Amino acid sequence: MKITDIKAREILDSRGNPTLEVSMMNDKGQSVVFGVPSGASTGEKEALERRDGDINRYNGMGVKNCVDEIENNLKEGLMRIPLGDQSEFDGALATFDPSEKKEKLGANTMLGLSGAYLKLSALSSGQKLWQYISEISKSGPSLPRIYANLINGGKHAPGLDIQEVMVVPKETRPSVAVEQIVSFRRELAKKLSEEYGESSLLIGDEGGFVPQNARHAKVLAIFSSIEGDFEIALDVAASSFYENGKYHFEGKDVTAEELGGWYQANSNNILSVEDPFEEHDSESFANLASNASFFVIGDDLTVTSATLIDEFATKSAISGVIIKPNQIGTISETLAAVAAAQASDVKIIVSHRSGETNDDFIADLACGIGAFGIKIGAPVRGERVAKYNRLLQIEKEGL
Ligand code: 2PG
Ligand code: MG
Repeated sequence: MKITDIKAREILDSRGNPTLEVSMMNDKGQSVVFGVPSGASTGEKEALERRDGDINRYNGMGVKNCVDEIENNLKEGLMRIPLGDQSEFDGALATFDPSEKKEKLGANTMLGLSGAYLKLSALSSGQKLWQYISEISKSGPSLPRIYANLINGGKHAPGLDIQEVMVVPKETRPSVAVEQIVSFRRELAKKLSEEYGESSLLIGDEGGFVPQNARHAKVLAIFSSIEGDFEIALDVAASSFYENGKYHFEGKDVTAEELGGWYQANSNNILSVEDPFEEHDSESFANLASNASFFVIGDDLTVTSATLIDEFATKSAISGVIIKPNQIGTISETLAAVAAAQASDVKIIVSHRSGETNDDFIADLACGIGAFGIKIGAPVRGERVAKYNRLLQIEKEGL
């Protein structure tokens, strides 16, 4: 089947910043739309976003150049590629920009096109998106554990130094897990407002609460005091409070060793800790991973790169990785990162970005590749709820 048209638009993400949306049509009159997300706590090695830089519009963050590039330069050549051959399509994109960090086209331009092509190929094949992803990634599909971010800090909200405190039900069926998350959140709201006042119930970029002047250990104790069949996960995003060789944590400058000691001392019911140290300190990752009872997850460290995942898994610096398509650019590169993680037998957690659209693609991605987990924020805010609701649908589709 053939592509008959490609269109691109500048839309808003959940932070009110411009982002790219791409639609693609086939010769049966079917069409799909793909919305590109955007991160705030980005890794240094992530592929770049292309922005207009015109400070008279959206403070320089516009993506009109990406729209023009797609509609005036890329579209014609890409439309000649038949649907159903992801590596051919992504390979063609790479010829327009072979740079590692996607300096010319931007990872946003590439992912918008590559993601739309994937969705249209799936639709044209008559399969559900998660089924199609399972087929092309040669993975057994399964329902992931939901990582529900209920406390926002770091670069996503004023408050805690640790960026995310998540509850992770053991149950993977969304019809059960989603209700467990919602009732956990209700109980958490009650306890936080008793302890820190009602203003702690305001929410951050990913829908989590934002307690002020709270100690991290106290917040973890509140989580653990709530009944239920779940574990706790942290995304520390430690690069965001690292400076001059020290971590500025709870008002003090601490060493990597001291921070590692804090994780160990607070590991009760902890399932995984993401980016526990800044992204150049893989040695501290490895020290922690060799001693910890929880999974040590790379995000800024590994940036959805097959090469880096392979390198840090081999060094035993990680026991799991975050997969975020816009960290690398195309769907093929994302699936190569997935394959690297599968080959190294590290846990895979597919993740949203803090700046999201209503696109629910990552739910299909996580299910299709049989990921261990999916990180989708709190079950509030439309752009997060879209992913919850898609998981509920996928279960009904028979997974
Ligand atoms: C992360 C993500 C998503 P951001 O660090 O894992 O939670 O944040 O999109 O801001 O990089
Ligand atoms: Mg992270």
